[in-house]
Amino acid sequence: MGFEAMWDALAAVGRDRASGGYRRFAWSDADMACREWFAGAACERGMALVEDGNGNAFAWWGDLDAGNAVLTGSHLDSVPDGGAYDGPLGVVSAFAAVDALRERGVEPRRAVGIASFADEEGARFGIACAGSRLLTGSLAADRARGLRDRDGVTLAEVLRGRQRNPDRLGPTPRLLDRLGCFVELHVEQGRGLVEHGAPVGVASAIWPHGRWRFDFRGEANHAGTTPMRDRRDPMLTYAMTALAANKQARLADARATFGRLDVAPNGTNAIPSRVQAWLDARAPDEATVKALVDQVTRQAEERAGRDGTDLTVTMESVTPAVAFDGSLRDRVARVLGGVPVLSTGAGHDAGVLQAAGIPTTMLFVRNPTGVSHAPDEYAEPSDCAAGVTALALLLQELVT
Ligand code: HGY
Ligand code: MN
Ligand code: MN
Repeated sequence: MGFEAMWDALAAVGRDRASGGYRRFAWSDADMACREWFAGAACERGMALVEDGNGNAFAWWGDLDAGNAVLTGSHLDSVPDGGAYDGPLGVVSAFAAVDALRERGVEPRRAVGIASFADEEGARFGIACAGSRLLTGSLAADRARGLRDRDGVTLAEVLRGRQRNPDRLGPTPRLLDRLGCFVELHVEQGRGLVEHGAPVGVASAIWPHGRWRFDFRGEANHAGTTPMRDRRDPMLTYAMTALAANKQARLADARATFGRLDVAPNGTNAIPSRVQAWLDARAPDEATVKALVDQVTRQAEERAGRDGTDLTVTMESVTPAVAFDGSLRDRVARVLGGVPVLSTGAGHDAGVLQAAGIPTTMLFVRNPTGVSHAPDEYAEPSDCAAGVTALALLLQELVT
């Protein structure tokens, strides 16, 4: 199967007809169908399929035990109503690049692996890059086992339901010790390459970022009979917090987003008893992220005091800044003849692997609108083909 056929085979999996976006949440039926697709693509090429204890799937060409292996790939899960490209472009391009190497008769001196990392978006259990974090040990297995989805079901229970053993969650030293480098190709989630007029770029760094849960608690009561002065309304405290986050992020040249809310009891004619809201905060440096979250928390607490509500802020995950391997980036520049170098505010498994000491690089493919984490995410077929060509050239350089 060539690139288009692979792309078409994945296109319908987990796509919501109404929104046109993808809902490929970890271990959902759609995610299982993506796993089947991955296994089929590996099998079709005679690549050895291996799943680690964390649900990360790998397709291998060559003997991993030879060491210094070159890993590429990305992820197949999505955010709620995500686009088609974030993740799948890297996996499909990886298979297409392996095909290109084989057509050229390349005989790799070290194993080439294609990864599909589990739960990169953290859309179901809240922790982004859960699969690669578990693999590298930056997410503890005990904590992961107890993570709950929106229905209160733990990851351990979900894994058992999919015939996986939660006791196997955790680092996989046999794999990590044999990895020489990782290359993730990804659709760009911004317009940097549009501005450069280039189809392909290389990443320099990932901004530090994190997720914080704000729990606002107040008093449930009647919307019609409770005078405004008698209310303890957590929605008000939340609303002011969202405005404060927006203002502070603008002032600091950072990013702050409340994109997920859980309101109880969620009735039109009742003052809520509880509002849970998740803050996603990012900035070019860690001090700015910290100052931003501290400032938003302070303003939220101050407002809670005035509203008669309570607030607890819980850090759910924080990812420090990552600078990708410089010598690998120089090799990319040599092989591709110089491409734009971009930093990004988006998180990736590539960042987790680089932070774990595995030399890592990322190739970005132009996104004409820059839209991502939304159904309109897009890349032109000719740019996708340029991405495959670039990845194949780079892999060839790395394995021969
Ligand atoms: O949220 C992120 O930055 C990434 O796309 N997982
Ligand atoms: Mn994403
Ligand atoms: Mn992604």
